[in-house]
Amino acid sequence: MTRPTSPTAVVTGASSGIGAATARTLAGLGFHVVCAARRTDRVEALAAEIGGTAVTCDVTDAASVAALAEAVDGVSGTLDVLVNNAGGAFGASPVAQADADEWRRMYDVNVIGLMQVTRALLPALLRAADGAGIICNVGSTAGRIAYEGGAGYTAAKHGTQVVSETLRLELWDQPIRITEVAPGMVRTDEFALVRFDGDADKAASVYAGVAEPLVAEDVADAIGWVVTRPRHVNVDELVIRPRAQAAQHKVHRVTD
Ligand code: 8X3
Repeated sequence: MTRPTSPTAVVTGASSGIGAATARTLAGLGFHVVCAARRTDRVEALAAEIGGTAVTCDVTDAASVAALAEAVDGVSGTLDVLVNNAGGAFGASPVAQADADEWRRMYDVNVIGLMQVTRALLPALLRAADGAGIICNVGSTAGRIAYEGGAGYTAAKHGTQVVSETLRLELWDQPIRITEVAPGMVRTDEFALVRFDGDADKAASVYAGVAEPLVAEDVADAIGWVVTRPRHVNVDELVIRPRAQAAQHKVHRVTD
């Protein structure tokens, strides 16, 4: 197999939303992108569109992550960029009514999944040319604050943030950068729909009256910027919200 001469990036959760947009953005910036997600048909279509590589991967499954690492070795043997994007929210119950399985699933994908992929791909990242390897973890403003009904998700996203910070400390003398992009309100096809178990009305109410929530491409643009800074520049964290969201609860909604 011919190895790509362009730098290589892995994006997890690449089947939709921020992950798919990030894969497209990085391909546009000249990366060969390994598009990883559970839904094979989607990552295959995306990889065909952007000239990348598709890998079916469930980040919560250790064997699946090991197969991703093997696929990356097969593509290039080194890795320049890892975007740990796979994540999500399931449910919005107050703690008093919380569903323990939903909480486990959130911790599993937002924290354990990120750890497993990072652990598996770190050797390839450390082999990046000129010490230019970089990890960008997709966090959330939910990893900075608390809100009612959000504890399962905010606890998990605080986990994403703390793991990012810890990695930066642990790898301080290694040729690699650890960054986090933390978006606020982003309207994607699936985030709110998944959170509310397919309830389209509840999902739509999250964005009700907000003229311009962020879209996946806004976050992808920020990730593209973070990972293309010169190799001595580490953007520790970048919080990005729509203009209408001054703070988690302070959202400008127009109702008629
Ligand atoms: C998504 C942000 O406000 O829905 O990561 O928790 S929020």
